[in-house]
Amino acid sequence: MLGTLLAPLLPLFLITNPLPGGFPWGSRTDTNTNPYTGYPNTGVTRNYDFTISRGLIAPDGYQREVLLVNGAFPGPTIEANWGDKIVVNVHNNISGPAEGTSVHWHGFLQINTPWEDGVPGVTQCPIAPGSSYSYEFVASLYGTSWYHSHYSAQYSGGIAGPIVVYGPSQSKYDIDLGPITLTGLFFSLLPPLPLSLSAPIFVAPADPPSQIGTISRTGILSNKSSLPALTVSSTRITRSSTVR
Ligand SMILES: [Cu+2]
Repeated sequence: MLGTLLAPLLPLFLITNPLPGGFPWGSRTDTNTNPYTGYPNTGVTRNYDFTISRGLIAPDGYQREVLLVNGAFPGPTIEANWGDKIVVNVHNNISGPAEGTSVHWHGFLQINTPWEDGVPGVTQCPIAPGSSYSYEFVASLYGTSWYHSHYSAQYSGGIAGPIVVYGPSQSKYDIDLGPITLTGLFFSLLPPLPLSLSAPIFVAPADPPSQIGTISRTGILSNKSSLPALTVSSTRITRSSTVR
């Protein structure tokens, strides 16, 4: 539902935890605390369960095979307050054929938890088919980011979604529409893509241009545009409102 009128508006922050001084992060502001050197410890844990499986979607009107998180593309939005701990239990249900997986939490510093960075062959073994792995890390930075599979080229097959960490804001806004994702997809699922990326050692391979561009969950195939998700979102914006 991301990027559509059915997507929920996002709050200023999550209120299901102590709010010292009215904010989960207490008296810290965007100017008095450098999040790279200091961050709160709220003592709160946000738990998420991800099941990754194969599925079919038709972002541009043409059905194609993809990999989905909890049956959705993009995957569910992870929300947390600055200083919360995020726990994501990832179940690998990829079958027909089975494949390993791992999830990278883009932009997170992983202070004291380098093994939770989600890079198979570097910080962990892939999560084997039929197995689960529970990632635990602190939201030490705030803002909007994303997660994606770091295994093979799975993220261009659909395993990606937004992460919102609420923190002090620099400017006021009236409504938060939530993240709008822009993704490039391909007609065929794995494994042809990684092979097309292979190049002689020491030569950086160029990314092949994607064949389907998606705005949130809606796709635009070359010039044949289908329902433009962005204009659906923008109907919520009124003349006098400030939107994040
Ligand atoms: Cu990344």
